[in-house]
Amino acid sequence: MKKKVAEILKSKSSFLIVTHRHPDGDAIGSSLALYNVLKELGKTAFVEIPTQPAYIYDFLDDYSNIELTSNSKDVEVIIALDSASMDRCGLDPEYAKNKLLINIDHHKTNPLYGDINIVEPEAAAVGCIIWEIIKQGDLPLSKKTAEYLYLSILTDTGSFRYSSTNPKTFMVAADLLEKGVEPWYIASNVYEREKPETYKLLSLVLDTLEFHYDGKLALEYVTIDMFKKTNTSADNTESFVNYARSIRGVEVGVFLREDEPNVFKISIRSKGNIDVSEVAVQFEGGGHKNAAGGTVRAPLEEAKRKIVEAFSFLNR
Ligand SMILES: [Mn+2]
Repeated sequence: MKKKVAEILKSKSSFLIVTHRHPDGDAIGSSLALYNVLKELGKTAFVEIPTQPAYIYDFLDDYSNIELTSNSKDVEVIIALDSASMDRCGLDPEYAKNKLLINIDHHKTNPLYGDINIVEPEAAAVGCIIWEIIKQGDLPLSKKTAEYLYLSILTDTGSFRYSSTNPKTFMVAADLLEKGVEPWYIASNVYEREKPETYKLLSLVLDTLEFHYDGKLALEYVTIDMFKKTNTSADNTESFVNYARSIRGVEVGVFLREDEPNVFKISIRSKGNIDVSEVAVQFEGGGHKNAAGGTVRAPLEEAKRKIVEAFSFLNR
């Protein structure tokens, strides 16, 4: 199937790459990697995302080539990356109808909505799947493409810390380093260029930490009011959920972010073998075993109570 996709990349001439709203490093990295491969092959290619990527990715060469979703580009092939559903990447089924749709993902809840589907839940990042397509199809792998793929893998494995990290992950990363990637360059740009106001917001968020089930569940939140007070937005909260998970004894960390009054986006992270994607499905969401998300529509106290109840299995 990967060889077949590589053949399509070589034989067709115009492509639209789409990925999920609030794109993370894997979504952006895998999209720009594929975009760059297509450009180097002399193809017409576009990247469209439903929402503007966070500022931490603005150091990437092709950041300014990312466009907001239009569902209007006249292309032969659409490639959806890291998107568990068509809705997640803002694809209008009417627009996609008469085009070849390739769905490449690693969310196990993906319903295989493409004409061609490569969905591999065991892949640590979509970037790893793109790397395999490049290798199997003998496609160009320049330093720039390698940097995008490295970004994808670095961020989706939590800097090679999550349980998705396996021998293959390091093998791919090693190959990318052979192509010229400097790990410090990517890491310092992604993780060490935070805005001072983010820390003001973080201090308010850390103040909200609460624990349940003998300290196995940690929960923290941000409200619209806190955003206003610190002159920040959802963009500033990229890594906040990790603070909840990083506490000793905590098995699940949850971060609630008020996007609209009484509408909370929830991020859930777990350690080791606890599968939080099942819980996320109960909250209009989904994801991976150790990282998932969803939405709760309720006032803060009620939202928190619903989430705490959903983790009653920690009470063992
Ligand atoms: Mn991913």
